[in-house]
Amino acid sequence: METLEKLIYDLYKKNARQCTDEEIYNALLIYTKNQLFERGYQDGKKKIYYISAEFLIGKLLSNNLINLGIYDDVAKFLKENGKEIAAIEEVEPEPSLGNGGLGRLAACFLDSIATLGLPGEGIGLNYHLGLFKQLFENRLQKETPNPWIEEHSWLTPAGVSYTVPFRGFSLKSSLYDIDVAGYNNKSIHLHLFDIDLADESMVHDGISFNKKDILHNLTLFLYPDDSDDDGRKLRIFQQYFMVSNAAQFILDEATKKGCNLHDLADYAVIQINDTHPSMVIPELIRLLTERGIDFDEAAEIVSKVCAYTNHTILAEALEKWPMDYLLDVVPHLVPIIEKLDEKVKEKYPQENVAIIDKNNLVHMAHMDIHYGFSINGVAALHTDILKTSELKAFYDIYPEKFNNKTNGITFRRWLMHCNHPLTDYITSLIGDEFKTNATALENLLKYKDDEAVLNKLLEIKTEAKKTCKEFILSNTGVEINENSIYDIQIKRLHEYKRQQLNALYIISKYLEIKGGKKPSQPVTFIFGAKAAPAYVIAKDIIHLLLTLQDLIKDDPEVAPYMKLVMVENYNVSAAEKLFPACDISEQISLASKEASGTGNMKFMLNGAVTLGTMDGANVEISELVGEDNIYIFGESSEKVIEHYEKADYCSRDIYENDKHIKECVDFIVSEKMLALGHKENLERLHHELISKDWFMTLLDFNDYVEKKDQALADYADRKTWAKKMLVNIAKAGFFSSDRTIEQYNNDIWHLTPAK
Ligand code: F55
Repeated sequence: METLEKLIYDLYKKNARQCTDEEIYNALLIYTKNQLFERGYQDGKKKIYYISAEFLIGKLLSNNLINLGIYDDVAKFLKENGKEIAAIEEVEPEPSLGNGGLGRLAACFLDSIATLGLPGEGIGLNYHLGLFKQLFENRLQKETPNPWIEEHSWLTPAGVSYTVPFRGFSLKSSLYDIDVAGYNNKSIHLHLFDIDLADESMVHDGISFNKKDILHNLTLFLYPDDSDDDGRKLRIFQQYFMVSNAAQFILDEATKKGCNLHDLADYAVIQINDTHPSMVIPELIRLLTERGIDFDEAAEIVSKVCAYTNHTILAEALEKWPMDYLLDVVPHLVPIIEKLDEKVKEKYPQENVAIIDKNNLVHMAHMDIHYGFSINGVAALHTDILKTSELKAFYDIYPEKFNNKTNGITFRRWLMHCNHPLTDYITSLIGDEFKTNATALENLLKYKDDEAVLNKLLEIKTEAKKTCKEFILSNTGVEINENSIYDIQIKRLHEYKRQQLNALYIISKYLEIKGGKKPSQPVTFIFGAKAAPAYVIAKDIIHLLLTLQDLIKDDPEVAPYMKLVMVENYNVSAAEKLFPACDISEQISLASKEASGTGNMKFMLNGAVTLGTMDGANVEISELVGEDNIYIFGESSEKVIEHYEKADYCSRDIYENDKHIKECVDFIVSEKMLALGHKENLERLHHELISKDWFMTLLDFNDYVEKKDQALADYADRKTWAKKMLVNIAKAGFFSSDRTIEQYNNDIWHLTPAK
């Protein structure tokens, strides 16, 4: 730590003890960046370029210290100087460069790529104001900008610039790099492209800005509200800016290493993260033909370089851009896309696999499948559904292209960083092999009946709950009971994820308590969720939760037994406080709709027990832990898909024929609720549930109540519960993103890891 001490002195002419937390943070930032630079970067002939509109990286300081192997030394040094590393962490602003799972997955993948010694890069955009910062005002979500770039930041200007052509003008880019440290290994780069003229001052009234002023707004926000044409066009501007820079960068790097372009596939493999970067296909073809390669060969080259990951079967999320928009923004890509489409139509005339459909919509995923060499889903069930229903027409043509890569999470952040006590205890029991070989966690199973170990796990959980209680108090002003059961649902707000189902359960408990039936153990229901700014019903559900929160808090008959608390601005840092403290993990999406989920894995790894449907990776979790260690409820994905096919689900029938359900649903618009909440929001949601309920909340309600009651009752037998916790932790190894990335590499990328 001598160099750190010296650096602090050089910077501030005082020693660490005399510095403010801000000064220490700045010094550590510079120190860590230097250390990373000195350790160097992964390199090799062939590289993986992971292109993604989102990288939800979270705060970087502590994670970098862990991956550099100096976290303990730094923490000790700070302690000796009267500082807490936790307080220093608070100084760092969190970049919000993602919506949710897809963006966080990209961040976990970079960590694993570096850790496994694979040559690779992430490529995305440098959004100055992130997604948005969520505020609660009047029990409603309000969006405000989330600036995160400071004078000293993790970004380093790379001195790289390209020109990106748009209709009628072109834009110069500048590249900024963030180092992503491997765990005990070299780093890779996250390349974030930016414009030079981004003007944050044009943002007013929350997150409004002039959507037409591309020269100044292109990299202000991630995924600006696309509920109008200008918003959607801005999204295309962003996507093309990202992929044109990426394509130019990749060709530059390859050529420098001796690539003659015909052999590009020996130098580069591109993973297209959802369809947001799909225009990289026509853009690469454009650049290759510009450099003298004929069209058909260019298309063939690109088809050997590009692989596509699908993250959803929700039709509304599969991007289809109107040809008119593309003509308006990137007219030079249009003839290329048309040619690609013609080639497809010559071979496969059926409408359902066309790139350009009869309404002149360009199906980005279809382009990826025809002109990529691999398409993967993100959990076993999800990939199955792609093959047998959603993308069946494509699977019939290209069975060999389809493969599954069940998602994973990096244990460095989601165990070692966010849960030091559990990490240390596991290490004391089974050594630290699990840090590089996650399946070694199974060695914990031999302690399944060891009472001392089980008690210690409970003790660690109790401590985490106390820490979390402090976080919740500072975030929301609400004081929760650390001896209550923590039941947590944290994820984006979406009807398919069914936060409303959880809310209806809470209503039913509330009514039970009011009717005199007191639960034997108090429960705290914790939520965290951002809603897309233009997603009306999702915002109504937030309003329902916030209204219920106050209703329960202010009712002295109910408050001792249950509490609802919604964390404001749920993000990676909040997640790190919540996962370790959880008892019951809510994974209650309508079966078939959640492609994988990754929060489910983070909870399990930290010793929570899942209450979930047979959806996404929950299916694999349940196979691994066995039925004694998970609570499964709800209709199967087959049945749900059948309901959609037959269009025979009718929520009103259930509502009218089930008194209890009717009572709970009607409570949303009861006098008590309307006295606190807004009529418009509550009535709209009430009506939606009865007249549409597209994600079948009412269908699964009774089964959910039964299984959730069972889980809450089982919690009382502490020893049996602790055993469930232990099995969940022990079986979580499969969900390490190191495993996922190894599979991507073995099956898709074929890179040689550094020794
Ligand atoms: C963001 C922007 C658009 Cl236009 C569409 C989707 C998204 C987005 O955030 N998707 C997303 O997060 N998908 C999730 O990906 C995770 C990682 O694969 C899955 O675990 C999760 O099931 C899926 O919903």
